[in-house]
Formats: sequence, C-alpha cells, structure tokens
Amino acid sequence: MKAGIKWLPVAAVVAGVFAAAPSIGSAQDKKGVTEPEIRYQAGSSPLAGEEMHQNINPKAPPMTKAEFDKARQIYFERCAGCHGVLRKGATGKPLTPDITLERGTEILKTFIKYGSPAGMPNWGTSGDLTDAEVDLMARYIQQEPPTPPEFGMADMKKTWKVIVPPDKRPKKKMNDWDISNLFSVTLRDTGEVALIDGASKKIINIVKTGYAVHISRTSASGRYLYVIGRDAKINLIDLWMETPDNVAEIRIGLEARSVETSKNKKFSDVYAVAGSYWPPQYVIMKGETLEPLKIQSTRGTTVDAQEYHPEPRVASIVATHDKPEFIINVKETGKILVVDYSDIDNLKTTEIGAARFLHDGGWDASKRYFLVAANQSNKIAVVDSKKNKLAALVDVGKIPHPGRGANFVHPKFGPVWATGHLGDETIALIGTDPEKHKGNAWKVVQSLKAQGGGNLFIKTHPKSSNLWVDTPLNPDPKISQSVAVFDLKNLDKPFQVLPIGDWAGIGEGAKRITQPEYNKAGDEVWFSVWSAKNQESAIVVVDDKTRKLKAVIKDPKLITPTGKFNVYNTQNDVY
Ligand code: DHE
Repeated sequence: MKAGIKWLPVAAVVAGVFAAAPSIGSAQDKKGVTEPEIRYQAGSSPLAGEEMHQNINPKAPPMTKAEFDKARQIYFERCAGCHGVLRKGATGKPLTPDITLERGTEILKTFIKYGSPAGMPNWGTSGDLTDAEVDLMARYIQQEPPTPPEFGMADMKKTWKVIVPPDKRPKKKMNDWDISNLFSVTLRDTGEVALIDGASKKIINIVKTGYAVHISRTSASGRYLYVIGRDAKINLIDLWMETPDNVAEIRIGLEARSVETSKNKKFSDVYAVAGSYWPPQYVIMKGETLEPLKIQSTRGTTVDAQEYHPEPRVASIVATHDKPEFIINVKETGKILVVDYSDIDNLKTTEIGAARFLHDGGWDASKRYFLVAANQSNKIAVVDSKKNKLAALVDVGKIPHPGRGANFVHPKFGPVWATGHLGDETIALIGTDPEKHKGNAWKVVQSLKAQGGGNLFIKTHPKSSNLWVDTPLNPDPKISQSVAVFDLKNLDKPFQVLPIGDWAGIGEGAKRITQPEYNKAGDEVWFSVWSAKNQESAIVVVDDKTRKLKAVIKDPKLITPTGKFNVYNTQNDVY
C-alpha cells in the first residue's frame, strides 16, 4: 500500500460533505486521526471473495457487473473495516444509499479522492486509487450494499474436520519440550503459527492455520492451543503430540478475530467459544473436537441511541476463572455479554450496557474485574465479574488499546491496571482495588507519557518491575522500531528507549516492534520485529532485569511475526 495521506486544502472544502449525515458515532468526529490509525482500523476483510446477495437500486448510477465486482473487492479491502459490511457505519460514517444518493457522484468522488481532515483517507491523491477507481467507488456506494451470506450450523459442520479423534490422541505428553513455556507466534501473512520453545528458542513446528491469524489461546489444562484466522477458521493444536500439530479445524463464520476456552475448573478443556465479525454471532464448541454446539446472534440495539444494528461484531472474549462464564464484548452495540455456559441448552446471559466500540481488554490482578476498551468513546469499561455488573466507565486518553493491559502495584496508589493509546502518547494507570484503596478505584491515578502515539500493546509481569510500551503504528520509524521501558518502582524516572529494531540485525524493512510477551518465569520479554512479507523479520528476546539483548530468533520461515502467546501466561491470564 502506498504511503502518504496528505491533508490538502481542498480536503477542508469537502470536510462538511457528510456533516449532515446521521452518524452512529465515528472516528471521523475526532480530529487529527493519523494514517497508521486509519490503516489499522481499515484492515482488509476476507469477505471480498464471498458470493453476496445484491438488490439493484434503480436510482443509483448504472454499473456493469464487472465494474460492480471490482468495486466490491475494493470496498472490502479498504473500506469495510471502518464503514461496516452493510455500510451502516462503524468507526467511519454510514454510507447507505439514502445518504449517498443525496450527495451524488461528483461530491462523493471529491470526498474519496481528497479525504477529509477529520479522518477519511485521501485515497485518490495518495495514489492508492486511480481517478477511474475513485469514480467507480463513488457510483458503487450509491448502490444497495451487497449482503454476505449467513453462516449457520450446516455451513459450520461442512467445514468441521477432526483430523485426529480424541481417542487416537496421546494419553500423555509425547515430547520433551516444556510446553508451558512454549510460544505460539502469529505469522500474519503466511496463514501459519510458529511454535517456539521458550528455553532453546528453537522452532518446534510451523503449523498451517487460517488466513492472517489473529490470536492464539490456551485451554485450561494447558494441553491445547486454539488459533483463529481473520477468515474465521479455528485450528486446534495438541501440544502433547510428539510434534505438536493440528487435530481439528472448523470455520465459524466468514470473518473473525476472537477465540477463548472454558477456564473454570469444572469445565477444564470442555468448551471453546469464538466470536465472528461476520455474521455477527458467537459459537460455543466442544473443546476437544471443535464440534459446534450453539450459535448465538449478537444483532440487536445499541447501548446509547438504542437503535437496531445489523452487524455488531464480536470483539474480545475472555473466560472467567472462578465461574463457568465467558465475557463477550460486542463492538457496535457497546454491550458486554456475560454468558453462563454451565447449561448450554438453557443459556443464561447477562447483558451489561457499556459504551461503543468495545475492542480488547483483560483482567485486573485479582481476576474479579474485567477491563475493556470502548475505543472510540475513549473509555475503559470495568465489569465486576462477581456481581455481573458494570463497575465503572473510566475516561482515558485517545483511542485506548490495552491488548490485555498490565497489572502492577503502584508505590503510591496501590494495585493498578494500565492501558496505552493508539491516538496519544499516554499510559493511563487505573486504580483497581475498591476495598483497600477505595478513593483510587476506577480513576486514572496517574498518566505516564511514553514515546508517542501509535501504541498497541503494553506488558509487565508479576515478577518484574518493568513496564514495556510498544509504538508500532507511530509514523516516525525511530519510534516504531524501538520500545519504551518504565521502572515501576520509580515512575518519576524518565523511560528508557531500547532500539529493538537495530538489535535484530536484519536488513531494510518497516521493523515495527510489536507486542511484548513474557516467558513463563517472567525474566525475559519477547518482541516481534515485524517487516513486510518479502523482507526479513525476527523476534528479539530481552533480559528483563538487565534490559540487555539476550537472543535474536531469525529463520527464513519466520515471516511477518506479530502476536506471541506464551502458553502458561495465556492459560493463567498473567499480565
Ligand atoms: Fe488485533 C487482539 C481486532 C488489527 C494484533 N484484535 C485483538 C482482539 C480483537 C482484535 C477484537 C481481541 C481478541 C480477544 O482478546 O479475544 N485487530 C482487530 C481489528 O479489528 C483490527 C483493528 C483490524 C483488522 O483488520 O484486523 C486489528 N491486530 C491488528 C493488527 O494489525 C495486529 C497489530 C497485527 C496482526 O497480527 O494482525 C493485531 N490483535 C493483535 C494481537 C492481539 C489482538 C497480537 C492479542 C493481544 C493479546 O495480548 O492478547
């Protein structure tokens, strides 16, 4: 993708084009959105290749089938992430024909070509789209939005494969690896995960998975890994095999990001759950085979305007440890569903109203409170999992993006959970102990300043006194190729910057430093050095105590590493 969103003067002229459009909440309401933020939100959707139902709108400008198909492809690659599959608006404005027909082709073309200072990229002047493609897209968005198909039980069953049935699997661990310290590393652009031994840093196996894998999660026992691709394909990997590999797979929709497992002791390895972006639903499966058991739609009304939303995507899912419950975060409705899975034929769901648009989050250190970013509302929602109630909505900085956050005991304010932000350089520390530190609970007790905006993940470990902050989406390569590290015992001390990208010793490339992840012992931190598919990438391991380089993992097969999931830390929610 070509770089360079330049806010040309003409953009100011078109900024008002959509001013009168009914908005359901938009990133574009916020000034100063940077290119990396937009590109991050507007990630390509795998829906482009799906057959879709299409109504013809006689009022819309005519298009041939070939033109329509090309425009649809472009829409799902560039626009759907922000404007939604059905163009009802998500973090971008709604683009339904009632709005776009009124604007007309010429105004729409100007808007697409030049963008707006409030967030719409200048697709034309940046060189991403030609004038002919801009014209095509202006005509396309006046047509009725095509609807991708639903994906129900029969579709899932067709894709479901048990490669090694449970009774043919090992009865005990058949390898000598310490699987609790194994890392599952997303190889984003090859549709694979690399399983890497934490001690020797050797690649144990590269396992084929879905397209552009998003996350890996560990079963409660620590034996199984669940990996989900953006194409909603889940792979179940058995770590007891001589060489850990796939034992089952399924597609649970057409596009997805999240998978989780039943963590309650009584239900150890019994269930898996996955949420999809399309269709908007979540699915409970048998943990050992991925057999789909129950599909629940997330379509419904939004938390604030209480208007029907046809495609509320499932964002993060986290399992409660001491109760048989999943916490499922629904992006566009801003609702958090606490799903009691103890009797899945009589599913009990508590619906907690929070704020839009829910994204990622994690537990506080006590694992009673779950904190999740409502990223376009600039808030963190706190769920009390004991009472199944919203404990607070905390105002934080611009576009919070915690990953799963970082827990530590602040020298002055007691236990805190921290989040970084995509849209600014701050790290918000939120008090999490309403019993012993009541005055600080659910307040930002301190705001640290790190290197800059474009932060995605922060991390610490109960045994560490370091807080690591990445900035892979910062436009300045000096910042995106390094990390900041704070001393938790002395937060007034300036942060140290470590040039992880240089330490990798690889050639040219974006070398974005992404997602710090601890090993099981909590004495080393792993960073992805993420370059393009045709360039060398690496993983850099840093000694937590000395903050010095410990190892560089390089291999021609280590293509576009992004997320890394340590089995023990993921199994036990250590962060
Ligand atoms: Fe992620 C977590 C969605 C882009 C790497 N990402 C999540 C979660 C969601 C999500 C809903 C929480 C899952 C959970 O906890 O159950 N991510 C999205 C998007 O919609 C978005 C913005 C655009 C897209 O097209 O996918 C997006 N994510 C990215 C990336 O570009 C990243 C940096 C690289 C990549 O691999 O694609 C990326 N996302 C991650 C990682 C996590 C994640 C590493 C898990 C962090 C953790 O520590 O748990």
